[in-house]
Amino acid sequence: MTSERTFIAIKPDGVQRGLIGEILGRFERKGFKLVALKQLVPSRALAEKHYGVHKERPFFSTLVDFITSGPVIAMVWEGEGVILNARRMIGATKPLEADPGTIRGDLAIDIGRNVIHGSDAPETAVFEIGLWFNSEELNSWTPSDQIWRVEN
Ligand code: DAT
Ligand code: MG
Repeated sequence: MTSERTFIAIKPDGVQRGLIGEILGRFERKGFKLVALKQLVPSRALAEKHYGVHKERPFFSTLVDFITSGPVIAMVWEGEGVILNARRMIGATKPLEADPGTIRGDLAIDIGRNVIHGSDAPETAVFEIGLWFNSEELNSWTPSDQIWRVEN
């Protein structure tokens, strides 16, 4: 099994709305492994680096204002295919276009309040994990029920 890691963040709207448990539960029940988690209010510098690819877009400053407006839950999840699968679990960027059953499809309506972030590719995942976490904050561990999640 080729395991990979992805960066997932519950945005300030998800925290304010009490959706942390709901969202964590979906990844836990799927069987992915949580290897890092912390709550923080991101600095402007962190948010601007995180969303650096969007810095020329008209919504950039509003987006940075929003993501720095309160506590965020920053996480790293691990598992086979977790990068792409987390994106599928999250759903489309515009919540009204996100399929029912996805996090955004079930829990959000507005693109500016779409509850959750997930890395979109392997290189982005490496960049974002390194941006939000020190290597000592990432735990390598084996869940005691691992043999009941993956055969090998
Ligand atoms: P995603 O979060 O699905 O990876 P993205 O990387 O294209 O989407 O954009 C990052 C965030 O920026 C997105 O979650 C919400 C915001 N955003 C994107 N496009 C926007 C737009 N056209 N108007 C307002 N906010 C937008
Ligand atoms: Mg993105």
